[in-house]
Amino acid sequence: MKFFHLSDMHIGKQLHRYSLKEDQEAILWEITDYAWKIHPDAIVIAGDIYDKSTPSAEAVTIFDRFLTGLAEITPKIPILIISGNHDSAERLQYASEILKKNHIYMAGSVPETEGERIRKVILKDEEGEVDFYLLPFMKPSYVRNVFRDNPPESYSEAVKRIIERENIDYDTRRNVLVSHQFYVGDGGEAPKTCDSEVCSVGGIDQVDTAGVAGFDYVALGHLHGAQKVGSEKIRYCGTPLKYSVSECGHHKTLTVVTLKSKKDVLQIEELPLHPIRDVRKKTGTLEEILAGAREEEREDYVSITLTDEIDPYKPREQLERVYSHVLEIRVDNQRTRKKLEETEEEPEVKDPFSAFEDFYREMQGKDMSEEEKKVMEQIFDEVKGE
Ligand SMILES: [Mn+2]
Repeated sequence: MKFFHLSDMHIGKQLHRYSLKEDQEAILWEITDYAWKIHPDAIVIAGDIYDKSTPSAEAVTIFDRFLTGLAEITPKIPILIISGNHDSAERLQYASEILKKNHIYMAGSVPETEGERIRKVILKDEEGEVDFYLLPFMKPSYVRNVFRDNPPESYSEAVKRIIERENIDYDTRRNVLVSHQFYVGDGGEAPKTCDSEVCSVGGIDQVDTAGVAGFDYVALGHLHGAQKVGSEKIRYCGTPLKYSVSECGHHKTLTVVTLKSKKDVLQIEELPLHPIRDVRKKTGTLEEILAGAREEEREDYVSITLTDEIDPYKPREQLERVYSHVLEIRVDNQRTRKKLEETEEEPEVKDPFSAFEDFYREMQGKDMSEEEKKVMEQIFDEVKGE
């Protein structure tokens, strides 16, 4: 069983002020092209199809074309899709029964009542059957009614318990889980994150891989850098494109998984993807950056850090004559570094009332009246009381 593992396409996403429409169309064509050449047994998409839960008509059209392009390949390749935290479960689930007739299996939501099960798709190859469990993005609250007497309290527990209900035969059957969560290995090593992801502060959304260790492969979405989590067989495939400046050093690839019999070793191949525009970081004086602009980089998305000690005249205009897609221009010189040091000093901790007094003054350009002060004091007292 050979299958493509994709995730986090974020169709409709913008990079700073630029639409990525052309870039996304081109990269999806490249993936379709790989599908024609390799003809995998399945294509798995592990969530975050769209960038928003209400995708634009343009974004829907791009995804529609991608699916239509893949559906033209014969014999038909089954496509297995789950929703991510950026997708709307209901919207993605729309027409899923019709899509099933075209070998497209969509799982929008996790089990929400005791009678529901994780959507399972059974595919066959010469070695026999492979069970694909499609587990969309979930929070503990989503499955509260499944475990009415004793609802799970953490993400980790929720994922573990929702899988346990399936009574999976890990000994003789081949099982693949498709999931979209923030998994961490039991070795405690933190996966690499980047700026285009949305993860909860404090890590409450983390899920322990111990609950999924029995699967023969775990196809993950959510983190945007391709990486394994503890074990080779638990992997994030990453985004097909660079979606933030922090990813400029990534090499985006298409992950191809080959699962043979239970006793064989899993094979992972990472095929190169070729974006029409790369994302780059450039640092130097304005003169250096202008002089060093290579012909083949001029269409790329560039984040520029200027190191001139004297602020140059209209740098954006000059840079845009050379680079057509300037994402941002930062300044890193003695002046900005000094400013940074000053703001790094311990901020003065004020009581809420005087903090609000300062805020009021800043916003209104005058002090609060005696009457207003009384009202605020009353409010703060009430809040404290609670
Ligand atoms: Mn994502």
